[in-house]
Amino acid sequence: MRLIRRGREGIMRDVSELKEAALRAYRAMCMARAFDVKVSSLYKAGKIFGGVFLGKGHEAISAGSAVFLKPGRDVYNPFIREMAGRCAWDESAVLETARSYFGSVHGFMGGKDGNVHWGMPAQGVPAPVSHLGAMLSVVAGMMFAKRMRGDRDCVGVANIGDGATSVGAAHEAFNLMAVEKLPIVVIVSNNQYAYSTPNSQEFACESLSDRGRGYGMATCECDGTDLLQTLGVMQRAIAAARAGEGPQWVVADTLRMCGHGEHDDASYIPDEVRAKYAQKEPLAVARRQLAEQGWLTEQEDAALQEEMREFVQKAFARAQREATPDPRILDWNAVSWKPERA
Ligand SMILES: Cc1ncc(C[n+]2csc(CCOP(=O)(O)OP(=O)(O)O)c2C)c(N)n1
Ligand SMILES: [Mg+2]
Repeated sequence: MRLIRRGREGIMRDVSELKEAALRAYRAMCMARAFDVKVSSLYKAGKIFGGVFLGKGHEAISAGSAVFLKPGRDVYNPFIREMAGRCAWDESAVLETARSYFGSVHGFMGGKDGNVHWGMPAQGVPAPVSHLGAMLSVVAGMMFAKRMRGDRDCVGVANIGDGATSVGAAHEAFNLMAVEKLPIVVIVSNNQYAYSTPNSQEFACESLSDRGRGYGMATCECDGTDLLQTLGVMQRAIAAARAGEGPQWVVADTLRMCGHGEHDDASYIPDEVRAKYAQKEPLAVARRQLAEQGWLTEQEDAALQEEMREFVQKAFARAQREATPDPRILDWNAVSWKPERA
């Protein structure tokens, strides 16, 4: 097979493969951004209770890995900023996340979660818990189960933030993944902050790649605001893990272009840092790259944005109409409980 990209940007077998992945990723990025805009305005209008967590700035990283996964075969573990990856995995993520925010009885969590901690474990997406680092050993367990069942050619993607790489539970899981050579790609989204704590106060090693190397994992880095570069790196890491080369550690650089949650104005991010990343806003970069390749015209992009706005609008309108659970008859068993699907 002809190889058009090598080295830092990974390997794409042919132009059509890269084009297909890039267009799918961009669609998911736009869907996630439309979702974020809508959910933020609903929060500010007082319609949503509890926290609202956005993925602004994370879209290329998130969609850039999920487009290479196979729902039904692979495992995708979202962190709180993975709306774009969830959309790339399955576009029903828009309705399901809207249902979660509005506590719909028809959602996967049946109204028992309030925001982004929902999953569909039977399809390969575990429901993430808040406790940072805890999901890594869950992903390791899911990949162990696949190995013991004799499932071949599968991979698990574990998303984690820069801050969460310091948690004790995360270190135990990283070690286990490496010792057992599990087919997992750990994606560290380095958005420069863990809540208000900057990188400089989070770790003393030169780069977060040093941590992956320390466990004996293959490591690589990418500019997570650059869609084409990110796709190349993710594709190569996922292919290596799938091929049995053991866990891969990818550090993707970006900035969280919003607060930790919508309750946080992120006033602790210096203006010069904001200005630097404003030049590299991931959707704008991706749009420019797709236009340069001749893969997306301005008209097609405008139509896509309109389609995404309507798609998100309809999902929220539906979720807002749906019933919330009746606590008197609710089955609180988290494992055997099945949602009332509509
Ligand atoms: C074990 C644990 N400690 C603290 C928290 C509170 N907390 C939730 S998110 C967060 C920051 C996470 O930062 P990072 O991993 O960099 O992810 P980001 O929010 O930047 O995407 C903290 C401290 C938690 N959920 N779990
Ligand atoms: Mg962070």
